[in-house]
Amino acid sequence: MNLKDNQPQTLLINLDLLFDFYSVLFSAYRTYFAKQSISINNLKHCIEGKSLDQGLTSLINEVSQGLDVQQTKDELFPLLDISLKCIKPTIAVYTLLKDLTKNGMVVKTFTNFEEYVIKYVQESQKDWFTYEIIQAQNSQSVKELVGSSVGDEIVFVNSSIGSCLTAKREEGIKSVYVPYSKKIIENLQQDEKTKELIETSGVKICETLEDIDWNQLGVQNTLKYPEASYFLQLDTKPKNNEYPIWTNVGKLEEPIELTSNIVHGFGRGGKKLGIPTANLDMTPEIEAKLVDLVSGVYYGWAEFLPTSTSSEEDDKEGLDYDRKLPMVMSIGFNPYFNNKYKTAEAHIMEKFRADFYDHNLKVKILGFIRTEADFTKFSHLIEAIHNDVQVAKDILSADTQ
Ligand code: ADP
Ligand code: RBF
Ligand code: MG
Repeated sequence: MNLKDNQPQTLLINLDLLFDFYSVLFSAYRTYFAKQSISINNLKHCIEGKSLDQGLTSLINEVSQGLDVQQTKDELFPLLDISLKCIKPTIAVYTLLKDLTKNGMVVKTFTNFEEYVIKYVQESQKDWFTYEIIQAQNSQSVKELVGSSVGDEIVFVNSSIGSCLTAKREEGIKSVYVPYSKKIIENLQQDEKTKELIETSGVKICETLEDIDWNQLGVQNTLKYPEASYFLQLDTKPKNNEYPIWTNVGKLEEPIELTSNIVHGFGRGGKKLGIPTANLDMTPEIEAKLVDLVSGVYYGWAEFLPTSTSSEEDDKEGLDYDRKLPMVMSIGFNPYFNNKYKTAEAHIMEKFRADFYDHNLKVKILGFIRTEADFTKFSHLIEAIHNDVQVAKDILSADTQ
């Protein structure tokens, strides 16, 4: 494949933008600290932009000076292990990187995470992630990172505005700033001084990777990503879905069984996302059974149990009581919506004619798909859920228990 004249040859991109590390780590930390009755709900900023050790130290200093970093890390390890083993690429990344490579670009990534964190990524993504990962030091220039043999034809994509401004100013490199969380975008919009700096520097700002205008950067033919409305047409599979590479899931050592009345939630699942979820009643008993689970997405079976008020009408509505139904569950804080309390909600992969609030649902949780994420875009949340559903369907269709 020939490069267009003046087409940049190297894409240097921060690994944080390809794998949402901070959501992954934060889910594990939140679970660990909640067990000790410490809420870290508003402390994600302590870990953002830092390596695992630096972030954890800063978080520990914030919550309690008395805790020992190494001891906390050792105790945290099982939660970190499952979270990192099940790490998934951020939405649209797989297609984007494939497309850029096809068009003749060399993709290189960099990170300031520790070696062992990188090993998790390389191991769990080995089927598709063949891009170089460069271990970065804080003050390194872009040209140092990619190697001196590379000329000026670099597109530098980072989640740090400071580095983007430096690369643009000192090295004249085409820089694109993509914040890794929507909260950073909100803050940036309020900061007049940074806004002005960006406007005069020529650094591009994009909400997500697929919003980058590649043609303007001299890169041809990159895919356009569909709008949220596209994903809301139920029964259509997302065009760019990445679920075939979402194979790294974790089976629980012991299944967890819960029975609960179905209660009302925020009313968002069906109406806003096109994915209704039966919300469990978070009684202390259920909360206790879920306390060791990292906030995230799980798969398993659901079954309706009759209540004292169940009637033949229920059968007519399709709620037979002796059938195992495949389900995916979200257990956690829905970071995209910033919930204050933990919820547990099951989406059953079946169509029902009517709602079943107040009915008894038994769920058997078998395994873990991914940690919950704080997406920059609504359409990414929906596509991720579609991917979860497909992954769960595949696994459960092979589960004969
Ligand atoms: P809420 O926020 O009140 O949970 P949702 O929009 O998530 O509202 O809708 C959930 C309700 O939709 C469930 O309680 C259930 O009665 C109904 N429902 C219909 N189909 C399904 C399904 N396939 N999976 C889960 N719930 C479903
Ligand atoms: N909410 C999030 O904020 N982040 C997630 O990563 C996330 N993943 C989900 C995965 C599945 C399979 C389901 C059913 C829900 C998920 N949710 C997630 C929760 C979703 O936001 C919630 O169901 C609706 O807001 C309705 O309460
Ligand atoms: Mg719901």
